[in-house]
Amino acid sequence: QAVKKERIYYYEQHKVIDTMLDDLHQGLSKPQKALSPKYFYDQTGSQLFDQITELPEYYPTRTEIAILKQHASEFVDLLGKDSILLELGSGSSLKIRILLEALKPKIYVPMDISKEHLIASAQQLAEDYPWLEVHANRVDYSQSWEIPDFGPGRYNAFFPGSSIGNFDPEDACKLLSQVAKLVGNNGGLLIGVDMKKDSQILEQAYNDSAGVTAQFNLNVLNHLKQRLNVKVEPENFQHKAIYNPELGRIEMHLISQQDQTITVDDQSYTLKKGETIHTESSYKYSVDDFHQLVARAGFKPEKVWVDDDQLFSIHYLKV
Ligand code: AVJ
Repeated sequence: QAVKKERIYYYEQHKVIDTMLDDLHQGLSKPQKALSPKYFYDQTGSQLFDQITELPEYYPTRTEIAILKQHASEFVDLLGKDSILLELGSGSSLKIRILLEALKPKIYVPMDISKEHLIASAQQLAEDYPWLEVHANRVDYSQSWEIPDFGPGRYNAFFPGSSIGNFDPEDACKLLSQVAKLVGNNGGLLIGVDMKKDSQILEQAYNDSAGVTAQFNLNVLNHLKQRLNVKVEPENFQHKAIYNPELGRIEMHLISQQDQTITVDDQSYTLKKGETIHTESSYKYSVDDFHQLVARAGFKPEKVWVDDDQLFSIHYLKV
């Protein structure tokens, strides 16, 4: 059921279950200890991520924005005016503004896990664009989710930032299949995808010289401590990001600097010196790699834009 407030609607179509404690136990029980990157984004983590996007070494955000600005009029031709525009993981992104201003859709449907983020950005957008209706949906992609039907029309989804890279290919495929169902026949998806490239450029982007990415990675431990009964010393860990060429992904790890234990309620997990917790994967795709993935999800490639340095791609896919 929707709560309405001056061109702003808010929906929670499924129960968002908090699985943080279960996820933590599961992740620390694995031979390669792991945490989901979704736990980076508490308030501090979201602020640190915003700082990352402005680092000289972190090329994806500025490159994607440049491509979006450069080709805005082409998006209008392809996506059509008057479409219903959905956005996955909307956050407080500026990127959507480029599309909204070009397409002038009647309906914008941001989807995000964070209620506060959703409402704050819905309010700002409804204020800035008096012609726009904002239908904010709280969605957790890791659970089975749905959103209301907005009636007949041309549905297009926007999924920027190479956030798709956080999912293992199998999960990425499942998520994209769900998006294909969501936009339906004649629907489309405009998606930003970071590309394979020289591993030095990649590793620098995730090991910046100012140490912001290190803070971002280590902050996941503070987030756990704040939300759960966890005993862990973030000072005993060090950040590292490495490119794994076999799997085509950047891996972020927290390296244990000594033998130590992490305690969750009354359960202890031991870490040897040098052992790591895998906190994030960020998959990189050539245009061909990505075309193969989306075909399995039921999408047909319609057009792709790449910057001159071949750092970042934006794909328009059709169902
Ligand atoms: C938000 C998942 C696209 O993988 O580049 C940035 C997150 N992690 N620096 C990425 C991130 C470390 C980012 N994504």
